[in-house]
Amino acid sequence: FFLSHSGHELIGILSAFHLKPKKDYFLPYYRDRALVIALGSDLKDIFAAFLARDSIHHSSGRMMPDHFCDNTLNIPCQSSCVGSQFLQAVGVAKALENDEIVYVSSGDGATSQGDFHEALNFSSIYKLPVLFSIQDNEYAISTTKKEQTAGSIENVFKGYENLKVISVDGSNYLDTSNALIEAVKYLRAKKGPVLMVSKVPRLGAHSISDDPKKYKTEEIIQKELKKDPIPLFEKFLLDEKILSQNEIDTIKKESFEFVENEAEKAEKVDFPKVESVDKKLFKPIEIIEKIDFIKDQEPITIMDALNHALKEEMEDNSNILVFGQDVADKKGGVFGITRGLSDKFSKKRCFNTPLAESTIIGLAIGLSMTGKIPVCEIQFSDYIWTGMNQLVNELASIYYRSNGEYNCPVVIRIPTGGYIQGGPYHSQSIEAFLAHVPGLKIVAPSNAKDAKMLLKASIKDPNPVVFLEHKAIYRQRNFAATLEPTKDSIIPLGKANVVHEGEDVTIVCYSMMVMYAVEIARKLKKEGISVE
Ligand SMILES: Cc1ncc(C[n+]2csc(CCOP(=O)(O)OP(=O)(O)O)c2C)c(N)n1
Repeated sequence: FFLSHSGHELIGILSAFHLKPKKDYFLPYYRDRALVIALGSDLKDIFAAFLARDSIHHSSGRMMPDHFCDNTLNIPCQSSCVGSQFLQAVGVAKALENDEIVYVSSGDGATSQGDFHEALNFSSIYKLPVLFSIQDNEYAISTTKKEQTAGSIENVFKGYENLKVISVDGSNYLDTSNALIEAVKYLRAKKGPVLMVSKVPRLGAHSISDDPKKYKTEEIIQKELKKDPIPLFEKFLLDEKILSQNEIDTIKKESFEFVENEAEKAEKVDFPKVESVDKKLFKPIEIIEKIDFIKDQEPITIMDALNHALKEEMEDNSNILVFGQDVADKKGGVFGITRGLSDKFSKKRCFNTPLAESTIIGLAIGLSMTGKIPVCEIQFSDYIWTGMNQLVNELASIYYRSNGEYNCPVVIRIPTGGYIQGGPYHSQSIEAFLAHVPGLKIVAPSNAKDAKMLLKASIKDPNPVVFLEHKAIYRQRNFAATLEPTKDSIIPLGKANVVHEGEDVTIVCYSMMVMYAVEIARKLKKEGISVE
């Protein structure tokens, strides 16, 4: 499988020159091979990934070609899902503290994705230094611009406050260079994000499985060829007397030889070992159990236990960030779990997000890939679905897809379950669905002591954890309230607990059902049945 980047080279190369490799961050798309080479990626490595070999970077044979990933060059892991990189780029930008810039790119078609709007919105609210580089080749496979966007991309999106919008002829060296100088100045000054729309030709097919003659006339194909940035750049060099034809020919010859050599080296790289297939599902972590209780204190509820766990962990680790809808004070979340956190740690560490679940999870991914530890809240499990692409298609597989180059220590707390007269949209139990997603750990505590210790273990886990909090036992006192574990008490994830010993029948359950199971066990004991 092969996706050509022909026609898109100039914008990529110049972006690498005007931004700072290894200092700035780059979330490219599949037509950005020229950018990635100009950033310093080893050509042999790009070829090896193309041949599905065990390359050092770019997924080590796991992904299709041109899905770039290299942590030495600040290129976080990319998926195939067009547009999902925008919010992750915004998350990376939210983490940065100096004058770094985050480059994120796509074709024109990807700007139809809702995530594009969410990313422009969030980055404009926070004036984040994100360069949205849209490479507008007028087609998304065969779908034309007219069928794709209600007007020019620049016009459709220009209304965001703090967003600078620039149009560029992406085949013209001077036009593209000047636009990048203007964009970089604006971004380094932290005035807000930049949307740069470059008109480029897509020379050739979308991919090897596509035939453009089915939807482009010969006239269009010829017109596009005239916008090929490489011969146009050669002409510019000759006209300006920067290089002679001889010098250009020598550069071309040497480049071809170099590329041939690198391709030959790549063919000698081994294929990934079959035994490695499940090795990068979860990053290993060892937690040693330690349980002590605070003496002379009344039992606490699950709600208090979670709030205390968050406070204690945030005190110990300034990389922990809490965010979600309504989580900041004075509200502190619709169930009050995050109450007091923004007052205590500032709104830099506990902040409200727009009402957009994809934003929350996409942001968490980007933040976590820079070393932050996001502990975000989805207001109700019933509303996780609008963030499902970021959760399932993106977050869950990043450690595997990057062959361990990136891991995402993200905790997503979600109130869940029924019994509060919530109807179909405040009662859903989503754990069966999520438990079938490889790469996610699912936690669902049944009482206050477990809730506190498991939330701490989840925050210390280097993998994505979905932490399900049953709404009906948040404040329940009879069963769920317990003595409070001390600050350094912790239990590892994934270890079952026997809460009631018995010999005849075993019930395996979690969350609020533990309370009912214990109640049933006690009743059955009176009838002579011993339940564990
Ligand atoms: C969310 C999603 N839907 C569909 C696809 C299949 N697909 C791959 S590339 C592509 C077209 C993208 O067009 P555009 O964003 O304009 O970029 P271009 O390929 O033209 O550079 C489509 C539909 C996908 N990868 N992801």
